[in-house]
Amino acid sequence: SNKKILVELDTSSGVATMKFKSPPVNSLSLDFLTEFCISLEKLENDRACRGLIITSTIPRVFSSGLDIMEMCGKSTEHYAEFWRAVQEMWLRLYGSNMVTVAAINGSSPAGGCLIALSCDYRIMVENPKYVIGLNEAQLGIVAPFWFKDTFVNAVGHRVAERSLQLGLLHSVPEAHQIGLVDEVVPEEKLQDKAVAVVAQWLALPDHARQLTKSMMRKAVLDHMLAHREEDIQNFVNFISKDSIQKSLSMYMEMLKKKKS
Ligand code: CO8
Repeated sequence: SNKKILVELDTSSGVATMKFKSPPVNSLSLDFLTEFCISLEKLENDRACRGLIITSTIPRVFSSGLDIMEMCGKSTEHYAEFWRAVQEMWLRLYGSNMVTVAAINGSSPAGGCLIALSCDYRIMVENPKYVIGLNEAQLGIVAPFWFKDTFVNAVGHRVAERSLQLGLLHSVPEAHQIGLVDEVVPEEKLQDKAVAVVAQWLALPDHARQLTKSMMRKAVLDHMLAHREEDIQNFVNFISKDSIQKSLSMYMEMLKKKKS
């Protein structure tokens, strides 16, 4: 099939695994985001599912973040629709009642990092080539306030401020040290570790864990919801600017050149 995300539910444990499978780099296109949201909604509403592990089938890349092609040379209507889908993904994942674990088996810049940050726990594979972070500033764009809030909630204000201003992509040991990832494991241990972590979190009564999760995240979720339309308008205005379009196309050129 042409599905971009594989979903498997283990009914005995109540844990689903979502595997991103959208070559070459699991970029978050409108189609990908739509499929992601539908899959999340299905699992959320399935009483047999209480936990979710998110990982990638693509070697070296967890997710390359938002698909830059969706933000280049398109109509304002398209930008608005795309941005609403990005918001929807975050609202569903950050606000999920399930126990969510990111099993990060490759690089995870920008929107890819946001997905990981929106989970309850992050486990990353130790590999000197992998990087993770909110590198928006390096592209000449600015991480939206709710990306920032999600980041601050994970690592604290000072660490987030430095990392965001410099648009840092952190190595795995560094990401671990600043608390951006909770745990680092060799590749062959990733799956078992993720399963063990979900089991640990699922050992608590669901209602207590869910209400606690909501207590920790509600302010940030509510703030985004209250400013959702304004945030779409901001994105559309910002991304439509000639100077921003230029920065993005230069960045795409740089990505393509880096290869040869
Ligand atoms: N979108 C679209 N295409 C991409 C993206 C992307 N995010 N990332 C990579 N590609 C393309 C490359 O151009 C390349 O295309 P081609 O084969 O035609 O040359 C192909 O995918 C493969 O890429 P690489 O050769 O670079 O693959 P590697 O395995 O060497 O590296 C990486 C993988 C590390 C993921 C690398 O591709 C990379 O660093 N990509 C850029 C990631 C990035 O900076 N993403 C940021 C996106 S912006 C975002 O997510 C949040 C924006 C918030 C909005 C701000 C409000 C204004």
